[in-house]
Amino acid sequence: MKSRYLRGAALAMFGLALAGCSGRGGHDGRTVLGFSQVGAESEWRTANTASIKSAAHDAGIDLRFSDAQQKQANQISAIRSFIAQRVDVIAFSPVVESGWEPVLREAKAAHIPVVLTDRAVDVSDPSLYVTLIGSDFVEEGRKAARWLLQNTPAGDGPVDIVELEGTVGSAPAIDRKKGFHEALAGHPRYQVIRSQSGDFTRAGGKEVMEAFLKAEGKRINVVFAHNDDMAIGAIQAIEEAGLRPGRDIKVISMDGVKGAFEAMMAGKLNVTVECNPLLGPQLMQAVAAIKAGKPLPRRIVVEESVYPMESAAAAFPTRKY
Ligand code: GZL
Repeated sequence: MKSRYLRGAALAMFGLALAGCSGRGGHDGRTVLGFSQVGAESEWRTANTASIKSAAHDAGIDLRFSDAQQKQANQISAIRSFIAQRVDVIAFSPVVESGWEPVLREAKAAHIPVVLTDRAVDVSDPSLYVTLIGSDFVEEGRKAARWLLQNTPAGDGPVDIVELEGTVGSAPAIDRKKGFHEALAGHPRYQVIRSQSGDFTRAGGKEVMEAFLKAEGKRINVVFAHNDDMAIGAIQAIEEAGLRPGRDIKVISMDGVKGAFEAMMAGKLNVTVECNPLLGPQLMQAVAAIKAGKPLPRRIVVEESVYPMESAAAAFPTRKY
C-alpha cells in the first residue's frame, strides 16, 4: 500500500516539475500573453483590439484577452487571473492612470513582466512595467491647438472654445488637455469657456454638447473633442440646434477613425489629429524581445499625422482603421 502511494506522489511531483520546467502557462509551448483591454467605447478601441488579436494570431502567441468595460476593477481582476494562469507576459491599456501599484507588485512578485499599451500609469516604482507603447498625447493636444491658431481668420475678436474631455483620470484626457491649453497659453484671444468629460463615447459627446449649447448658444466658436466619437456626437447636437458643424462652429477632434473622415468629407468636421491604434505588431515584437531576454526602451512612441478636412477624400481610401 505504502509503495503504491509513494509511487503516485512521485508521479504527481514529476508532472508538476515538468509544468514548472516548461516555463509559463502555455501547454503547447507557445508564449502566453494576458491582455486586459479598456473596453469597446470607441471606433479607436475597436481598431486597437482588432490589431492586437490579429498580431497575436500572426505571431503564434496564445492570447488571453479580457474586455474591462471601462472599469478599473475589472482590469485588476483580469491581471490577477493572468498571474494565477502563470502567463509569460501581461499587457494592458490602463483605463485610468492611478491605482495600479498593488496589482503590479503582485505581477512583479510572480516574475511576470508587464507591458503598457496606449495609456500610461502613475506609479512610483518604474520597475513595475517594462515599456509603454503608445502615442504622445501632450503633442497631440499641441497639434490640435496649432491647427486652430493657423486656421482662424486674423482679427482680435474672441475665439470661444468648448472642450469635450475623455475619460476622467485617463492619460489621454489629462495629456491632450495639457498640450492644447499649453499651446494656446500665449494667445489670450482663445479661451476655453467650458470643459467637461464625455467619456470618449458618441452618446457622451452629444449629451455634453447639448448642455454647452443650452448654456452658451451662439457664443461657441469651436469644439475641441478629445476623440472622434465624442466629436461625432457633438456634430449631431450642433445640427439638432439648427447650426452648421464645421462652419458655424469649428470642430477639432483626435484619433483619425473612419467616422471622422466621413464627417470631414461631409464638411462637418474640420480636422482630426491622428492617434494610431494599430499597436498590435509592436506589442508582439516587445513580447518576443522579453521572451528572448533582449532589452526594450522605456517608451515606444508611434508615428502620427494631422488630417484637415481638405485632405480627407484623398486619404480615406488608404486608411487602415
Ligand atoms: C488614445 C486612446 C483613447 C482614444 C479614444 O490612445 O486611449 O481611448 O483617443 C479611446 O477613442 O476611447
